Amino acid sequence: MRVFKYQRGNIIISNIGNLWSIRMRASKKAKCQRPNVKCRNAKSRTQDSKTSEIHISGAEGIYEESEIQRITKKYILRALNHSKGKPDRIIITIEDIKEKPKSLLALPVTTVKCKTPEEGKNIVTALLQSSGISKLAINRAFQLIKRGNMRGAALVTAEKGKRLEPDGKRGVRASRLGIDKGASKILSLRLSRRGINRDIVKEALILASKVVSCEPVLAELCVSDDPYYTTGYVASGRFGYLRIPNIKEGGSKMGGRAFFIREGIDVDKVIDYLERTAIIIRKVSSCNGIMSLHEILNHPHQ
Ligand code: WAQ
Ligand code: MG
Repeated sequence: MRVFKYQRGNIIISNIGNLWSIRMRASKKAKCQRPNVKCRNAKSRTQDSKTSEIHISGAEGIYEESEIQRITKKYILRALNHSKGKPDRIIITIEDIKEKPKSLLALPVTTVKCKTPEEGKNIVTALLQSSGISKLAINRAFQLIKRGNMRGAALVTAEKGKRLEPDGKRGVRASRLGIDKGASKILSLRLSRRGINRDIVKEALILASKVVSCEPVLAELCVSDDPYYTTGYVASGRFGYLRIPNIKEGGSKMGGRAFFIREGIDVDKVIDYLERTAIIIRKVSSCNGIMSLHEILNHPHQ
């Protein structure tokens, strides 16, 4: 869209392109291993061939119109070359963003010293507990993530550990999120200084920054479902984006996300914000080096 503005008598033409939400989801059908056991995905079940859907890969972002071709190509290549295997279905959704996106600040990034999955679990538990999440809720989240094959995130209540998302198989997808070009450049520069300037880190940071900006969300726990990507994170307003190396063994199929939310909140409102409210990161925070759990607990971000 071209916008004509008058400024001190001159016409200034600024090219404000329409913004688009681009989303990708890749999956494959799997034959049910045990014929006597009902497949969990009722929609894809048929009379004679019992199949269930395996989630391979998903991605989403907000982009300018001129970027649609480049991003869809990037997403399709990502779907076709995933270490979880070849998909048999790739769905790309390209949707106009109607409202003005909300501006957000990215969380500060820190890597926690962690050598083993066991240590990782202790670190995650300590961090989440100090954000007001119960042991019960934390264990529930670990169980779900251990099982894997999640497409979105589980909404887990912080005290009772109840799951609130209406469709347990799909979960909740944080969507309609992006970063502007200036902030993206600065973020890349800061991440480069720490040797971690990769799309996977940037995309996860954008997502986590949106998720914890949702008021009833106390924290997020994420473990990649990529068998060979063993760094996960815990994000919260209090501690920022804390990367946890070695959170799982290499080769493991586990992975998923849990968003911990306060008890007794309006779940539809939370889902609406996470899935449908458009946000753009316009400012980035610090990118720190490696710190021990002890240092982090003693110097919270807020
Ligand atoms: N909204 C909610 N849940 C999602 C979304 C989303 N947009 N995308 C993925 N998930 C869930 C889903 O259950 C996946 O199985 C799980 O998260 C993991 O997704 O700092 O790669 O894309 O080094 O495998 C984090 C660490 C990497 C990055 C995260 O996640 C770093 C990652 P993946
Ligand atoms: Mg993945």
